[in-house]
Amino acid sequence: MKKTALITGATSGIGEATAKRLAAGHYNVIITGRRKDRLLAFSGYLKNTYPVDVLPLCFDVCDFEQTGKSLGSLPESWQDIDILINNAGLASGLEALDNGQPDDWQRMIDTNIKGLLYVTKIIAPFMIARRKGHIINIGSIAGREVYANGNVYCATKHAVDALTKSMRMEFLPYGIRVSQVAPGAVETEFSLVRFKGDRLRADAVYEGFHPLEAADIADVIAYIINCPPHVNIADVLVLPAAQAGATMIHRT
Ligand code: NDP
Ligand code: 8X3
Repeated sequence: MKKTALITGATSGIGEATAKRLAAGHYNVIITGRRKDRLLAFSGYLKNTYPVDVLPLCFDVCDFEQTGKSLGSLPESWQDIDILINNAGLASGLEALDNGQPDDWQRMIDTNIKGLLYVTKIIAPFMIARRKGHIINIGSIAGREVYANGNVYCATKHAVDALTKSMRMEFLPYGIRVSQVAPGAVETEFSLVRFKGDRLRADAVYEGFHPLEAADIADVIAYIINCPPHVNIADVLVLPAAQAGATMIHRT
């Protein structure tokens, strides 16, 4: 019988690559995101390409009611979720605190911290009832180190790190594994979102070196979830070969 994976933020980047990777590995996938057109187009692509079932769910993880409605009323055949990948997240702005925008702070805190909490609160009881499951939180090198002007984004990813550790303890008695994957620079829509559509600024982030590709992170996630049941890869920091720290990238 096929396993089921729920991937939040699957309309682009790491989430999209992970959904493809898992569908290729014969997981049925629940994919989520706010951009309905993209989500449905991607769902169609997955269904046509891989021999798996796909359930697209369009909702905003920042909204507890919407999240509860979408995930709390899953059809029975979709309730046995084996894998939850808390991936939906973003950075908004790159400013020192005194110039920072409270709207940006709220967006990051609501998505990266509260969104992860809301989704996990709704899905964990299904796993607890079955006494099994695997939750992968997408952290960041920004959850290990901070960098100037990264203040709130770095704080949210430090929070993901703390929540991952605490979830691992809380879900231990139920046989639920909890892991974190913390990437360095991955070329996705991340910088375009951070710089609010400024393509030149976004492209400059990845200039002069080979950044990670979303598929590289998908491969790591696939490795983690396909380990034998007695193994938990608790935490992985994945960097481009040209990166040695949050602020150290060798560009040519
Ligand atoms: P993308 O911008 O390409 O993808 C982000 C995904 O999150 C999209 O599918 C987006 O979908 C979804 N999302 C954002 N906000 C919400 C929301 N409120 N509700 C539901 N879905 C939402 O970026 P990445 O793939 O790079 O980012 C994925 C994760 O990886 C994030 O948590 C990010 O912090 C983390 N990360 C990224 C790194 C990088 O360098 N790219 C490095 C380290 C970590 P939609 O807009 O349709 O809602
Ligand atoms: C994304 C990587 O270095 O821009 O989490 O914070 S970084």
